[in-house]
Amino acid sequence: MKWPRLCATSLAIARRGAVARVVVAWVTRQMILSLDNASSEPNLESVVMPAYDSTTALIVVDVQNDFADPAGSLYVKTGEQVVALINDEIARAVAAGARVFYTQDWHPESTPHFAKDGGAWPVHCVMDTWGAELHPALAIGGPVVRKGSNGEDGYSGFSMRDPASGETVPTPLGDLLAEAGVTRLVVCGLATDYCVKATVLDSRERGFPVTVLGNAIRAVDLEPGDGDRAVEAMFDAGALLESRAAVGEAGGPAGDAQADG
Ligand code: VGL
Ligand code: ZN
Repeated sequence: MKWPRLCATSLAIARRGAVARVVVAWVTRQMILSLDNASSEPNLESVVMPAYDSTTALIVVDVQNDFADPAGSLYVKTGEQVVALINDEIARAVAAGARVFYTQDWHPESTPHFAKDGGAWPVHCVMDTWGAELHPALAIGGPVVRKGSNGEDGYSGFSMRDPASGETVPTPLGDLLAEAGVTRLVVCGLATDYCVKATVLDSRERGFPVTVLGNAIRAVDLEPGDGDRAVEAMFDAGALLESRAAVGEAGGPAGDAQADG
């Protein structure tokens, strides 16, 4: 949907006189009616918002060696491809006065998160090791929020679950966003079906309008289709899915309804 474009067209017509003004009023009314009719669609609020401003934060989820490097212990297929795209997005965000926050899976050597200790995963992102480091090519332009250091399952950037007690504890991310006056989020990173999904669903529960950068996420796909189902779940929760071209690529941002607004 291209409402901002329609608005611009309407304004151009408006300059041409009184008769045209009636047309503009009609068009505007239809737009408002359409918005009303569609207000049950959860993702509309994002559609009419600008790409980046000072109240928006870009959240870069777990772009770490163990996920993004082919030699990583929990390598997410083609994970390395998101790094350049995310760097472009960081530049775009910073240029518009938006903040950038990073999450980092940060586990102790033993945690019920790991298969060897009764959990689900190969050993990965052990604190202070190469695998836990953010990808060396990733541009760093903001605070890094670590999750899992006390043995928790740290899927969401906002909260962690103690695998033993089941208790949920917050990470510093929520407070950091509040202190920065952030009211809207753009999310990208790894992995689509785990930490990206958990972070996006948590964001929606906290009331943030969220845009997910569809070409800057990758899935583990333990079961085929997990990534697609995760995207569906994020969409159903009201997140807008958007793909953007890399900076310098012909045609500019691909999902430009927001960028042009
Ligand atoms: C993640 C599995 C285990 C993720 C973290 O970052 O998506 N996935 N730990
Ligand atoms: Zn983990």
